[in-house]
Amino acid sequence: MRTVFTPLHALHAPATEFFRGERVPCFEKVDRARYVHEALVARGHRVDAPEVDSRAVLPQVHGERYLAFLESAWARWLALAPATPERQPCPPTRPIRTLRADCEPAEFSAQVGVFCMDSGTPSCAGTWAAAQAGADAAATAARWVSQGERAAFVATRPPGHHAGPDFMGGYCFLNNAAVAAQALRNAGAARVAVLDVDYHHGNGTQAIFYERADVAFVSLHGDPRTEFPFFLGHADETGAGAGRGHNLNLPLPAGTDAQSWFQALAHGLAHIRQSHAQALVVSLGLDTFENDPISKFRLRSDDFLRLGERIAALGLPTVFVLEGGYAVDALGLNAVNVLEGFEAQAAV
Ligand code: Q9C
Ligand code: ZN
Repeated sequence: MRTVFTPLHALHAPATEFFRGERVPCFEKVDRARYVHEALVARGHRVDAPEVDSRAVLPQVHGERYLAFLESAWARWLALAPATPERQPCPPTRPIRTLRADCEPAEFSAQVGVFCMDSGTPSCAGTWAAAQAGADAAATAARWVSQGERAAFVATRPPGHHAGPDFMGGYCFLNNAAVAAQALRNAGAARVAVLDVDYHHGNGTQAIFYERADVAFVSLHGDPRTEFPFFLGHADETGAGAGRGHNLNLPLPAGTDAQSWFQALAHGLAHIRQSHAQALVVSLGLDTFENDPISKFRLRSDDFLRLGERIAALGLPTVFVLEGGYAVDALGLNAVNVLEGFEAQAAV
């Protein structure tokens, strides 16, 4: 499969994240993309650098003020106090109910409370550059597919699907899957479907397209009553306004095994078949793997071959975008299994 990768992902390398009240080494680490890239090369997949500038697409999926905040964030953080490996932007306040999220404070730390949904998304000097390179990679794969490639895979980090219209969170800054979907729309696909198979609900992608009829969102994920992101991803979220009926959430209990997971996948795929989509974006989180350190589904490496086969059977031009997956040693195998299952089925 054609794949896109850039070593610039390694510019995003914060040392620690805040987890259960203490600092721990980041789960979302540089080795993730390194191992996926190594597996792609070892299996003979074609790997190219990004060749599209995503700056025209970014304002179509993110707010201008959020983008300006993200681009300048590290310089403004350094202006408050010198960098140490442990120091991380941490908001003093968040605009929870009755506080005004529409008034953007002038103070940098307070702005973090407006533009970041959680306390577990560390950043560093290279975060913006790495995120931008990832968005460029997503736009590149979308171009290839819109020009006739059957499928393409974006081997990128940081991930994107928790990043909403105007906020970061869940290790995500720019929504790469949304960039790919919007780029496919811009290139002429009248309707696009996004299938999100990450363990965590893709709250950012859902929010970006929730009131749009041209991009359907279908997600299988851990039930938000017990799993991150907790405050979105319920089955009764079906879209609003023009987007009514174009959002499908399939929350599953922690502990779900492959058999139940593939049953839910069949529901999601049936919805996509009825959506008249002309192109597909897959938010390919691999944290559904049985050995994932922060997730609780029980898929095995062979199951990712089957996932690729099922997706290929839709017969749609497809952009795969890497999202989560924290069992780093198995990440390369699990990623190429999806791509090779897809290619085997697509050849039939
Ligand atoms: N540190 C993605 O998979 N934090 N994001 C959970 C463990 C949030 C995961 C606590 C997990 C976000 C793209
Ligand atoms: Zn995830």
